[in-house]
Amino acid sequence: MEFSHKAIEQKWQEYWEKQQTFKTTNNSDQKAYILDMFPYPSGAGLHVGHPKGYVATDVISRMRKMQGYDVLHPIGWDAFGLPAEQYALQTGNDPAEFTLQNITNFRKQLKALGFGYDYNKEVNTSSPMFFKTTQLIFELLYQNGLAEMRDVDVNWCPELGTVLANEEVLNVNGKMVSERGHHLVYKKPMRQWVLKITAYAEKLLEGLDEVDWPESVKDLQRNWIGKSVGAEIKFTVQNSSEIIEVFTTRADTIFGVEYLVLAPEHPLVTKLTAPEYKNAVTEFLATTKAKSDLDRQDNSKEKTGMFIGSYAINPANNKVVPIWIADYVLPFYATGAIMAVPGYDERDYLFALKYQLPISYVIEGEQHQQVHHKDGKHINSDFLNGLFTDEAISKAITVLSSTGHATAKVTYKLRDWLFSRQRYWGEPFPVIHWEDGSISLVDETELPLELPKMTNIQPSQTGESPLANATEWLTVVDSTGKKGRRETNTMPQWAGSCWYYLGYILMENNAMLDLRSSKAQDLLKKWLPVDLYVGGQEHAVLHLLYSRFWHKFLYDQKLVPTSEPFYKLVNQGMILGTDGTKMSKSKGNVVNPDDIIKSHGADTLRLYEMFMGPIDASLPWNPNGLDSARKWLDRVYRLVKKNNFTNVNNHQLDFAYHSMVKKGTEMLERLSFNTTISQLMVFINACYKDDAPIYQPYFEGFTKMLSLFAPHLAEEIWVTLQQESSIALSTWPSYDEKYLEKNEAVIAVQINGKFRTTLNVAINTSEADVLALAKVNHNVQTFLVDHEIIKEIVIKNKIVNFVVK
Ligand code: ANZ
Repeated sequence: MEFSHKAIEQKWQEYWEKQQTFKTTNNSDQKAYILDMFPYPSGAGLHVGHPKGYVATDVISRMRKMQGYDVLHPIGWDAFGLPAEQYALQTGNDPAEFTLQNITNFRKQLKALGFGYDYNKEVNTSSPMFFKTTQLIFELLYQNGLAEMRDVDVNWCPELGTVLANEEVLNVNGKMVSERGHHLVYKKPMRQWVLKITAYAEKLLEGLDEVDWPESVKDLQRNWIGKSVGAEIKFTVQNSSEIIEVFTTRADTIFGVEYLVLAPEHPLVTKLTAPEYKNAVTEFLATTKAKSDLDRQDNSKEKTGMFIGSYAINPANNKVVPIWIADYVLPFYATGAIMAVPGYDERDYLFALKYQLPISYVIEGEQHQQVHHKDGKHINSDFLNGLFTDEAISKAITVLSSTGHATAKVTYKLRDWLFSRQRYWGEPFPVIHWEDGSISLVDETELPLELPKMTNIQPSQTGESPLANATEWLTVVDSTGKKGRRETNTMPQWAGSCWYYLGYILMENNAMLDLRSSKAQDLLKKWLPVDLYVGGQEHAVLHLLYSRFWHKFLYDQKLVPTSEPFYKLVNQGMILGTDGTKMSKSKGNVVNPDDIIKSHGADTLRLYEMFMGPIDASLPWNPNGLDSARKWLDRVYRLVKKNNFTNVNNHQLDFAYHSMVKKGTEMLERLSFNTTISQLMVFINACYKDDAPIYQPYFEGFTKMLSLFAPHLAEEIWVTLQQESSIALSTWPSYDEKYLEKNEAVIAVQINGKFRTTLNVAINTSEADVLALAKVNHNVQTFLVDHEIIKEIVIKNKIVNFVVK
């Protein structure tokens, strides 16, 4: 007997909406803020990869609600951005209208999946109500010296008529091209807004110790911030008053310096280039401009450079060394100049080999033509002789500092954040440029500053955004008659996502509270930090770093109560195509959730995605797995239809039930969804096996746990059990330890005879159930992946052995 998902799913979705079942409550001291990385509402709609994270957060939100927490579980739209603008350009549509259509479609798709979002909290980054606060935060950043205009070498793409972020630029055959459309890109200086995220480098680094995030993500952020402890050392240019300052982490190698290298863009290059080298230097500069920073840092790529005809004096020994320029020295890192020590630095070594520059050694050890990494006593180094590296670094800095030639220095790789884009579909900057050259902010009372409606949003080929053509909007005259022009840049798509998680909290009665109001402050105190944040690994660096920066700034302004925004972070794995590769339109391996909802139902899709494997694993879509998930739901439904429930406990299910509740709850706390589902399956097997009327309170508890994964079917069963809807408002089941004693067997799981883990199961659990539980165990899975099981051996209550090849 099958249930009709079509009949029940829509019914319950309407019920939840009408009853406002998932409206955010304020009844409890315990709160759970459970957040998804909000989607960009693309024209393509959801694919089955989206729901994986969303189901996970929905499961936890539903559990927390039943556990009596106030739950905030919202959704919204990251609605500004390039794709909508490109689409609008190609089709002549208005990006605002197009975006709204997409949002309607996304919302419908999410509702069809039965998520318990509170849609009263919905935000849309492109709505004026929302970006009023984005603009306000920008004004606060500006007023606090953290936003300024600078001439920045940007990635200019003439074809798109816009500047691109580094991550929007690809390298094809040694040339920079745009990720979209593969148009040529080159570096060009432009006046841009920059946010001084570097002022927060240390705080962003330290904050990582406070949060419960995957170590891999923390490491990515640490590397991105890239803290280096070292020194700046001054070299005087021979026969000149100019000084070259280099940054080094290895001041101890000062006696091994063979030459200096300036970044080709270094401001001193022109001054220090001897006349006979001028033409060659100009040519060299042009080729460097077409190279991306990544390529310039890549050790496998050939390094190029040239001598510019001047010399500098080593402050430690007065040795005269030549000054070179080379692409491997980057202009925006540290001082943009280095002392080259080819004996100990890989890049310098390769460069020295190529250009036949001398290589000398200053640390004891084997000394032939190679880079040395081993520590040892310093030699040929005057006052550093006999010292090991750490001591030698300190001593070199101390000695050189005493003559004013060195300063201890901490440097970060993190750069200030290029915050403007030459596009239409983004937040306008609330800034006016006056004819006298001054700049002012749009008065706060005039926010939001909305985008003008424009029929033509073609890029203005000058590098300015299409807003440069909105004459009426652009022109401002103050009360004295002074003329001004509005800023034409717009903010990057990251801006809205920097604070949207605060926006949900501030959304009350279809309006956004002022961040600084006392009501807003009370709500922020209640809900922050986000307790669980689930989203894709692709946001490990930028979104998470930018939003942490804004959050820390707002914390310093005393506008948010916590120093970190997201306490626990989980990256869900991808759902791959059946062929194990990334789903993509071009490969034709994309699965559309709408189709699955039609054929198998939303409950099946949810259950399947949670049963596929650990939440953070990337796994291929498997239609058989989907069928099995549906079959199991039918099996549950058949049991209910037998309608054999009793209020008298025959105690046959005591262990199965209490262990399901205990283990299932613990597993959910660890976000181990697939193993939780196995526990539910084992309980259902026990019910079938007992073949007696089922003790109803146990089945109610089971249905509550089922409702996290298959909420529609669970509501339906709940009614059959003559309970009042909604099951989402019932209380989470509890267990009694007394039923768990003695009845448990500890089973050793082996793979090819090697012990891998133990499983605690009910005594006399069937062979099939023990095997199923073993296969979803994380420790076992790691050894089964990529292996074929050729034999399964079960010794009842004792051992499981998988023979694999
Ligand atoms: C001499 C030296 C000797 C260095 C040695 C390293 C090893 P991290 O740790 O990444 O910060 N450097 C400094 N500024 C640079 C720039 N703008 N572009 C490219 N390279 C730059 O690396 C710091 C080291 O990177 C510095 O220490 C400098 O080379 C180089 F055995 O100075 B070192």
